[in-house]
Amino acid sequence: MHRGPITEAAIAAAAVDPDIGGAAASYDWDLFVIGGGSGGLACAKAAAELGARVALADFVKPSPQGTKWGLGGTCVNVGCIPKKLMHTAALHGEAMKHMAPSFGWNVDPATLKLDWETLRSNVCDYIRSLNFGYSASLRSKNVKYLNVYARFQDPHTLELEDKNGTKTVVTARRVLLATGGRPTTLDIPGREHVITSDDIFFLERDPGRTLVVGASYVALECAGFLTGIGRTATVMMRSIPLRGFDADMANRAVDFMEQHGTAFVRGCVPVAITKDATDGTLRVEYENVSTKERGVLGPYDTVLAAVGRKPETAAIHLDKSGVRLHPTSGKVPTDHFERTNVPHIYAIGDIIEDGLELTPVAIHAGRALADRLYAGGKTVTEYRSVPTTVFTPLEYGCVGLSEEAATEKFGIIEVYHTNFKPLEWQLPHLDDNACYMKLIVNPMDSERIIGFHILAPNAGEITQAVAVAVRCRATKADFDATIGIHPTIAEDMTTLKVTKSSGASAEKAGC
Ligand code: FAD
Ligand code: NA7
Repeated sequence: MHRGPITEAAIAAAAVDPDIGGAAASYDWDLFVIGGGSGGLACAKAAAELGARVALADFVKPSPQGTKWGLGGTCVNVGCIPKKLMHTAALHGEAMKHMAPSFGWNVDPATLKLDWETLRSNVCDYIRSLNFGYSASLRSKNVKYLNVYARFQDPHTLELEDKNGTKTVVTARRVLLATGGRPTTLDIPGREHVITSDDIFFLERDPGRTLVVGASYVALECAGFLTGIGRTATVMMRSIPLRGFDADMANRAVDFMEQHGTAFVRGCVPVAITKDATDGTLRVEYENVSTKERGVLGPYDTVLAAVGRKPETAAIHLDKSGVRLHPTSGKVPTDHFERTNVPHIYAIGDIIEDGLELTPVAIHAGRALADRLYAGGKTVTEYRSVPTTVFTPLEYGCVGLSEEAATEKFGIIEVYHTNFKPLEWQLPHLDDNACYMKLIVNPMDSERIIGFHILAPNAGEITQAVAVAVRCRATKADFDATIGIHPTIAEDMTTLKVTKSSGASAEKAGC
């Protein structure tokens, strides 16, 4: 879909979608939102607050393993929230084991054991409280919540099917597609033994010894927290880690994981999984992608596939709506204003082509869309310079371009960088120089910051603030002129001196 320049006129025109039903047509709803995840909820609530008559359908098809959950979508139920809580459980364990004794705590690291059932049930209770909170907030904002699966009958008509198979039909002036995505799994013999991120957080049995297949952020985050809670985790990656992120940072994040107990099997893919008939453990036959040599790994208690996600666009009869899909990704092409090719049908969140699969992006897009449609708002969601963080054991936060993308875009770049060790790691003598940050600047434009990357504890908290500076088009001189907060990790960004081009070491010798 063409994404031309964003002008005032274009923004205003985008809010006046022609009503193909004709001016006299009357509809059950002004806006019907399909999908009650991050984006759909945000848009529905904002539109209703602005006076629109809004209904929202959310229906979770159980995973192939039978896991299901409530209102709120991926982030709340099987994404950001449980993942960050389990990451936190791992960080607590690591701190108790490796740090607490040096700070005088009488902890015996050898006896520490995480009780999976306590963690899982507390996380699930919290998720259920969020599910309840979402349905209460829809009610209070006057959004009609329907626990039904929605499909198109025609561009303004939807068939709604509940869990008993009962069908009803509604009409809507506008429709918002916010159906998100679901994990793909392995297409190999024994795939029925494989779980995905849709299952791991709700798993009633202890995951135990786990093979994680895939090397993107979902894979590394899951392997990281499993290692941190004392389970044995092995990552099988067929090529590079964290494709799309800065390669140097990705490798550093993986090195840290490897040094802290996560095993990596590189250049391999699983080809078959067998389950032992007596003890139920899993063995994984794998193949080296270049040599084609085969081997067997195991036994495992769990095989977790984190090999990508696919958009939930195949079963909603989009052909009857006229909305076109991207031929290979199956995602929905949209313009700057979240419009599909059908003027009154919009799409946001994980299903859009060339979007970003992140909760705050879906929320921003949903709110901005409601504001443009029902209040003459002018805000347009920008899908660039969006900060993000990978919650690996040592967190990796970034905003702006990777070194590879910056070099491709600008040709010549400069990188200011430093290794460092947080003060908190000094007493327990934890890894020297494992933490790292870099500012990528454009030397031809006053050393404007075009990328920031950090591998450190609490990287997400730091990166969020840097994102404001990047958005304000800060330069290296602005960072130099900013006085640091001592003693923090983040203060190093105000004193960066070593450039990559100098070839000097970025490692630090002392405090
Ligand atoms: P979703 O939240 O997926 O919601 C879509 C909803 O629509 C679902 O409830 C679905 O069941 C429902 N639905 C689908 N079809 C229909 C239909 N026909 N009728 C009715 N209902 C339907 N993002 C971050 O920003 N930070 C993170 O740390 C982070 N961690 C993640 C970790 C994992 C393991 C995963 C998988 C994702 C993570 N994400 C993270 C991504 C984030 O969860 C998504 O970007 C976000 O949830 C997308 O929101 P959405 O509104 O597009 O769709
Ligand atoms: P991604 O980002 O699509 O990454 C998939 C990973 O799985 C990646 O490392 C792939 O390797 C690997 N992969 C894909 N297929 C296979 C097979 N068949 N065998 C082995 N390895 C495979 O998926 P995620 O699930 O981590 O995250 C998707 C989005 O969900 C993400 O953007 C978040 O917003 C939430 P490759 O690099 O292609 O060699």
